[in-house]
Amino acid sequence: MYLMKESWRWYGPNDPVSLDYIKQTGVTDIVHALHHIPNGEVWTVDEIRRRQEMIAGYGLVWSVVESVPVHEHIKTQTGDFMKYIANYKQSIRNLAECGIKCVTYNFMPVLDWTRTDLAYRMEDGSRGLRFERDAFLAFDLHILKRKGAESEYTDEEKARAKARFEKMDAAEIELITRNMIAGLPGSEESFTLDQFREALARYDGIDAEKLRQNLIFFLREVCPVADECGVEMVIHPDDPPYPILGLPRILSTAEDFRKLVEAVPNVSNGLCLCTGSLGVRPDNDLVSMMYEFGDRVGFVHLRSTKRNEKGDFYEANHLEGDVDMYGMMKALLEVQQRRKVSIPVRPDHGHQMCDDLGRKSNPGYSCYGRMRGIAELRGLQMGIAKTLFKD
Ligand code: DNO
Repeated sequence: MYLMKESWRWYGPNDPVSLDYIKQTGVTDIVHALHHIPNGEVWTVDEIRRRQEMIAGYGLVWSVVESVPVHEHIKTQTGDFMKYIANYKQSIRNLAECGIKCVTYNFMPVLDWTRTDLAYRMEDGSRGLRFERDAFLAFDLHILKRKGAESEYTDEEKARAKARFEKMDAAEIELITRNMIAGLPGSEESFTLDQFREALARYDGIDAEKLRQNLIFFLREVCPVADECGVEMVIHPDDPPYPILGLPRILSTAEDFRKLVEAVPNVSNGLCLCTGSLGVRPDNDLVSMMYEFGDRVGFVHLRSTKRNEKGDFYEANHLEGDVDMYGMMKALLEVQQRRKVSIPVRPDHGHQMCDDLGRKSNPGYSCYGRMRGIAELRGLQMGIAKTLFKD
């Protein structure tokens, strides 16, 4: 029986959730990146091996990279982008030499994932991450005062943004600004408001089709190298999965991934199926995506969100919210039996709960919250596996 390869994201020696704690969660594999290497530089074999040995010292295996970041110059095809592509290829070769064969990346302009609130209080007293549409609009129109933003929203949205902004005090303005642009865990960039405006301006004239072409160009360069070394390049979807702040988005739906595969059919062109990101859109059918793209799903993030009609969403417990986790797990098990592989899966974000509440942890990457997540997913998997799959 091929079961999920249980993995856990570890941010490195400064991560408050240490490797000896991770070992106790029962997972076997580590998802990790060399965050100390500046974006765009080559990851050397020496640096990779050093980390690999540290992880192996706890009886764990570093099997997935999340992420080798894609330099902004590659996304915009400006400056030294060919040099950064060459460096990327070298990092892939070096990772393969060390036996690490799954590389996650994203192609979101400027920002990686985005939330307005990192400590939203749940009914049970735990805290989680939330995207509040009105607060986001207030940030865009009244704090960032983005050029052109006024013309992108309806009068009703503008009125909501104004009302929400008027309710904010200085502390809340500072907090939302920090949440939006100071960089969430794993994001390789962080900005002040002025730097952020400059970064946005680099996308003037780059619409979704242009950005998609730049991604296709990047993959046509990198995938032949990945194919040769047996590395899977798995793209992480946009989070949230629609355009924000006037920036184009190109990996928000099944159709987006289909277009990518059509343009770059190489076997290494894969998907990190993140149910938390894609699940924010009611029109994304995650279970059919798992079946349709099963052969190319190299890594899975399991997490659920709960949305409302206003466009807000919060991160729910793994088995609650809008994601059909039963359907996902069943599809994942079927895909794995068909392919005869165990796919790395990690419990994505978890709530801050119990002892997490008094401790510092990376937003979304608490210890107990994620442990609850993996424990629930493991139980769900066992129930489905034992009743539906006999051998
Ligand atoms: C958020 C993460 C993302 C993800 C990148 C992949 O928690 O899932 O930051 O790592 O988008 O490149």
